[in-house]
Amino acid sequence: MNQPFFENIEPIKYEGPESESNLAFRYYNPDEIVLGKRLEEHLRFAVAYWHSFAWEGGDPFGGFTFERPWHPQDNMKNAYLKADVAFDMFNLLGQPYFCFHDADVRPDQGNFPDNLATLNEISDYFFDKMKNQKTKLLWGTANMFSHRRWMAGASTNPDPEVFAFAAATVKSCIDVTHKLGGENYVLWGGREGYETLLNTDLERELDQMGRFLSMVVDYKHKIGFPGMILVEPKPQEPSKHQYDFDVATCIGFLRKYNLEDDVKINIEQGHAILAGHSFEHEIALAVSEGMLGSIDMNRNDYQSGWDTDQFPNNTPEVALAYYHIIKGGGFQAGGTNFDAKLRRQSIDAEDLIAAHVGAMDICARGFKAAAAMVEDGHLEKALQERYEGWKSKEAQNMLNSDLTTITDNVLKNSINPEPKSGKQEKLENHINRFV
Ligand code: XUL
Ligand code: CO
Repeated sequence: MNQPFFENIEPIKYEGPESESNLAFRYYNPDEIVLGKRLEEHLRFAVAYWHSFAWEGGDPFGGFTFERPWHPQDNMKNAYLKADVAFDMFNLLGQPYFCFHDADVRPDQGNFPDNLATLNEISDYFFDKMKNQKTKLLWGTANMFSHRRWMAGASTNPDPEVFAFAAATVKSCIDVTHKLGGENYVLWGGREGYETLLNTDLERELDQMGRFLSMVVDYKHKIGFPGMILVEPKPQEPSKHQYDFDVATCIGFLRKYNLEDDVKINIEQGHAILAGHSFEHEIALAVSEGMLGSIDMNRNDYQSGWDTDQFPNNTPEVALAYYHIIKGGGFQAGGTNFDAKLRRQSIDAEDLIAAHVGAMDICARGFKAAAAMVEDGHLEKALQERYEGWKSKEAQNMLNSDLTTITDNVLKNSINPEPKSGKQEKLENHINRFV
């Protein structure tokens, strides 16, 4: 590289809401204390290596649009160059974490021994870099969806040799995540699903996936990896139907294979929308079941309906997501990963920085709005009032009785409920005071 990739870009600073700069934070002051804790510790931002450094700008109709000094990505020399640029960007943004797949950081070598050797080699390079800067690893993961060997799935593949390759691959990725002090390990089942039921044994494939995940949990305990294991729901894309459809499906699956204590959920905004839910629905459900692990914060294009992985840019959406995260006690090991990519015309190095600056800012703004909503207490009070009737002893006793006793009571006391307003518009208006 003759020139540093991020030429003339200085480390990003907080300048406050009045700043005119495109490359400054207006709302994200990492040291600001909100709800008794530094904003940086609440939000726990992570950059996704794949979208920022491995994705080349292709779409279903055309190839790469980005020309990066580390292209082509088929050799280790360029993998080192890519790592230098990535860690430079982490320094400029100052976000505390990053996330990566094995395939983002070194090329697939076409066989397991070479994949293992190159992964170990490049992660040693990361290890040294991480000694000299504050960047930590939020999560590591394996890409078991891009290479053609995975086309019929990884752990759910009809070919046991693919299952074996997947097991060895995940072991190598957990080892590397552990070496780098990763705080979580994620499994997104990109091709764990099917294209047609005509060639698919559903029951067998789900059992294979359950067994595979149990082996992952056993291995985590065996090596003493302290991080959380997370699965990431998505209903389709690339498979027509994916087994980890949504949060509810994942919870059912994890309970069936007795994995609910060891495996939590990484919820992605765009995946929630693809499944026909809102992001806050998925978060609130995971919180209510004690299953929230981490989030991938990005948005989809609501018109195309594709998983467009755009950087977040909508304060009310972000605020409602964080409202439920705060209500659930905030992140423990998880964080806010920007699983988001530039638009393919955004080819400048500065676009990459601006995208992250804007995303961090919108999250900070949304988080602060959510914190204000929590502190204000109106929403919580309205919720308590709505369920007030259930606080009485009679109501609680009813839950432990039976249909005959309840019917007798309805007749005896002439119970005839009066409908009450759900006050939705008033609540929506109230939220607009904060966002
Ligand atoms: C794909 C997706 C993945 C996972 C990690 O839609 O979200 O990037 O987050 O494999
Ligand atoms: Co994701």
